[in-house]
Amino acid sequence: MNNQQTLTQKSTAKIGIVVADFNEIVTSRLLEGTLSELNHLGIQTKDIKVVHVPGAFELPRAAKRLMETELFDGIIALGAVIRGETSHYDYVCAETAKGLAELSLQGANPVMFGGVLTTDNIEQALNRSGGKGGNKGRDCAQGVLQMINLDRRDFS
Ligand code: INI
Repeated sequence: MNNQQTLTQKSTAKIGIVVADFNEIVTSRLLEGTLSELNHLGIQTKDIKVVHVPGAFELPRAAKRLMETELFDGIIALGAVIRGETSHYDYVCAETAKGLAELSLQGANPVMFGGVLTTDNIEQALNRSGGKGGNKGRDCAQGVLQMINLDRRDFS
């Protein structure tokens, strides 16, 4: 199945979403975009579980917990890390990316990282969460279904 088919056919999958409450003005918009696109692509609300965590740093652990339940076909992480005046930004970005990448590679299911925004300021984050830069949550909804289809493909 190619990507075009993925996006035009109605999909069946169980999706876990982990969303950081830090910079909630941005992450609520990412969540909105993710949910509406998943619904648009045929995923029913009953097949989506949303779990909130304090900040992006906590996303890998929450994603791991969801994956360990074996109830989900794919996981989407949503967060907004916005550069401040301290090095905290760099630590949060690095650890979040590392944790989610590790989980996606070692775990049973795909984990989408594209919904974790890392920006210099709030304007850039708002642009990418329903502004002129689109909505990265929406992109993740499409991406996770593409990855789930890849997992289901028989390469023999
Ligand atoms: N968490 C975010 O999600 N975004 C940020 O911009 C951010 N900044 O800038 O500090 C942030 N920090 C909190 C961090 O994710 C943890 O929740 C906190 O350190 C507790 O572990």
